[in-house]
Amino acid sequence: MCNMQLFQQAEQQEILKDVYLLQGFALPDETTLLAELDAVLSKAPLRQMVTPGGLPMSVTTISCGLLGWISDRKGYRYSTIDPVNGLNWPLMPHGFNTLARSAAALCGFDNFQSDACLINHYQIGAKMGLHQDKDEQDFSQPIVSVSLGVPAIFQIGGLQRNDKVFKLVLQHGDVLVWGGESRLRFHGVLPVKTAMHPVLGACRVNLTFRKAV
Ligand code: MD3
Ligand code: FE
Repeated sequence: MCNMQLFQQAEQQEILKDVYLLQGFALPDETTLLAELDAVLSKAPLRQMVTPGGLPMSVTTISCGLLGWISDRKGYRYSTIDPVNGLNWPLMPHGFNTLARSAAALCGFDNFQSDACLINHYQIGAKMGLHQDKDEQDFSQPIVSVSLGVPAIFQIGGLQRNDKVFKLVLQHGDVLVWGGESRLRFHGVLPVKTAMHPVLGACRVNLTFRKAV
């Protein structure tokens, strides 16, 4: 009989200073997470935002939690109100919150209290250009991201836009945690390649947990 231990991954790998990859960390909670995701999306459908420059983003987006991230002609910001319907965002599902908190704790970021979860939905070909996450108030707080669906190639750069980038494949169930010296690294997602996930189909969904205020 094969020894399962031989194939077991490290729980968390520090791939760069203060950047941790937790391969398959979300898999045990997959069913709950996908049900909670469906519930959020049925309350607040995904939509396409435009950048301050007026270009439509290739991902579709929605938020849950106290604060939602918004992009429009006026800029990037967090708001407690969804400008499309004037309502609060759907509540952060319990399973989302627990997952983000336990992933952060495993990487040494205790008591992570995420108040904003951004849901990005990538069709085949969708991408996200290199950028920094700097719309939050306290950069001492980490960020946790959960990848679901088809794989994507991430680019993680340095603190300057032109610094060399490191490529990383993120698969269904992978969780990335970063903070500290890496909190303001440039990062992006290359165009998603044609693929199929048995549950989600031909798409990738990313949940990004942040403490915005
Ligand atoms: C930063 N979303 O919404 S975080 C975003 O896949 C965003 O949709 C990504 O970037 C997505 O702002 C998930 C990606 C990420 C990965 C590794 C990093 C950001 C990082 C490493 C260091 C710093
Ligand atoms: Fe980002």
